[in-house]
Amino acid sequence: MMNLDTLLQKMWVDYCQLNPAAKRIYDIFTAEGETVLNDHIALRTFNHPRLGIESLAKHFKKLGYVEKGEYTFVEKKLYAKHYEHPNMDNPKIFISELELEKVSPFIRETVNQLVAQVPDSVIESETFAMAGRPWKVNWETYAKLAEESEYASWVAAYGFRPNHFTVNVNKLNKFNDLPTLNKFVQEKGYTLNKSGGEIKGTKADYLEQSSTMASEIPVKFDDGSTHNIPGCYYEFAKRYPLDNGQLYQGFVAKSADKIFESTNKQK
Ligand code: OOG
Ligand code: NI
Repeated sequence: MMNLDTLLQKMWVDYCQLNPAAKRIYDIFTAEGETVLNDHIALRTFNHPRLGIESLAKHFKKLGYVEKGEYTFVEKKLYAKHYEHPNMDNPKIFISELELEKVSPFIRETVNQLVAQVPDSVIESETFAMAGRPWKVNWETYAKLAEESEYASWVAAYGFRPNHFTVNVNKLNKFNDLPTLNKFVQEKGYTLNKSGGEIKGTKADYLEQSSTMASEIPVKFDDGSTHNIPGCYYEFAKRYPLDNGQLYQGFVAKSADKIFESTNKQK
């Protein structure tokens, strides 16, 4: 069995290759003398019986992760869970799924047809969380999915891979607060997600978050065409202590709801 460090490292390399902008931001912080640790990694899927949250989570459970919180996003028709490792130096894993019983027949049928192309061997592989797109999808289908659910179109185009890594802001020195960090990232030329404000959440929520807007990257579709579409984003999370002195480790649904929009197409 692959060990956790190896898997997380492979996921990071895959994410950096696909999203050079995220890697550049990481490199800028490192050049500033910061040690960049990950608060969490997020994955996306559909709640199809073969591919729901558990199909991804089970590989992390084998490596010691334990289920903690659950979250619902009524409008986006999403449901999510987060997982923690006993060694809290390891990033939390946040896995969401689109609730297929709530979407249009078009999305449901399209997804069923995509899922039918996925061999069991991919789902059972210990690297399922970075398997990429295990089905064929045309540009036209992507565009039609995006009209109803940006989330559905993202998963259709990218399949299974980290949607974002998240900088643990508590562990930074110079950039230990989000206003300073956000200003710096924007001065370097990156666009932040402004939905719900640049900073989502407050100290009273025990979690403040900000994120870049995913830059567009070229994706090859199975009709032979290539299109620039939003890829993955980079997130920044600052946690505050609970009354017991321990940093809050959960997520905040009303903030996460806005963070999801970091893969929206920019006008
Ligand atoms: C997940 C969005 C939510 C957070 O930290 O609240 C999230 C996604 O975009 O897949 O990551
Ligand atoms: Ni996140």
